[in-house]
Amino acid sequence: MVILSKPAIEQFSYIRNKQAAAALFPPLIPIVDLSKPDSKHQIIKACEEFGFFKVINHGVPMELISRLESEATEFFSLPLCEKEKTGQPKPYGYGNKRIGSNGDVGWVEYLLLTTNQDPNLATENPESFRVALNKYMAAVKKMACEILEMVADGLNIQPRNALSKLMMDEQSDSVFRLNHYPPCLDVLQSLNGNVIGFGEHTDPQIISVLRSNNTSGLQISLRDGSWISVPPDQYSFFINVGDSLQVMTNGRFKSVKHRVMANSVKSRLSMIYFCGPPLSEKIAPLPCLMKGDQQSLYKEFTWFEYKRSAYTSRLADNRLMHFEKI
Ligand code: GA4
Repeated sequence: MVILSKPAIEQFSYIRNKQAAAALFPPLIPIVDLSKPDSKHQIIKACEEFGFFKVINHGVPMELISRLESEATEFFSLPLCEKEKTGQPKPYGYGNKRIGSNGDVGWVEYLLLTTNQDPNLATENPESFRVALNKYMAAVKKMACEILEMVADGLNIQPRNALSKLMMDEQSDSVFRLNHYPPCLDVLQSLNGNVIGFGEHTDPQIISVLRSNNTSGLQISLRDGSWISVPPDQYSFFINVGDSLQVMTNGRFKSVKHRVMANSVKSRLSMIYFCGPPLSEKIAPLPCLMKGDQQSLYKEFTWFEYKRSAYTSRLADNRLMHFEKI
């Protein structure tokens, strides 16, 4: 164990205070109340300006969230050898510190699942974990569908389900991830006391729906390249615009670069539903969004091609670069 000297602890508390100060200015992060009639306009504005927003009055019962949270907490508290029985993430399974297969590491352990297959869960009571997962995923999928329909409405895309049908399709290639960031007090050795939980990246899919417990750590990058901390809110969801939606809107929406810093004393647990299209789906700017003689910024590709290319990349890479028209 690393014994922390006093200066190291002081330095760390200084960083914590700075993060708390950023939380005093919540208007920075758009909050969309899904029960309000004008929420579609707020969503469009947030997707254009941040590629990110928080959702309240989302309709997902807290009971489903808490149930999955306690199942996940139980899973991550099992001995490592038990968790490893789930199988290595290739790409689905239980992962510890290694993210993807190209050398990325983080202070995180996780379960990565496809939403199309019943997961192989090596726990004492896999059935209750499976039920909790399925109920949670069904509720979150419904909310994500509503959000994508509001996006379509707000952008005047017809039919209303033009975007949502991609993730509602039986063949949709959506992914679910449970991330556990253990407290990192013992490893507070890296530069200025920051330990990376999950390195900076954009999500490849259409949108991602994130919920975390009340532990801070998530940061998003603003258009000017600066990073801001997202104050945790266990009662709300956070939506990320992914690369695919950036392409479908021909760059009007930007996928948000984000990362997670590990916390020295508290565990962070997050649950993320990544809404992906079917593998055969062509990802291209929607013709109805192309005004006048506006040209597509991207070469045409399928989700399968994009995903295959993504899996050869490192987390922080700009994956869309290979698909941009010169
Ligand atoms: C980032 C978003 C999702 O967590 C994920 C990640 C995937 C993985 O963990 O297997 C990737 C990463 C993510 C993009 C680049 C590749 C693939 C790790 C990695 C280094 C599940 C996804 O779809 O893409």
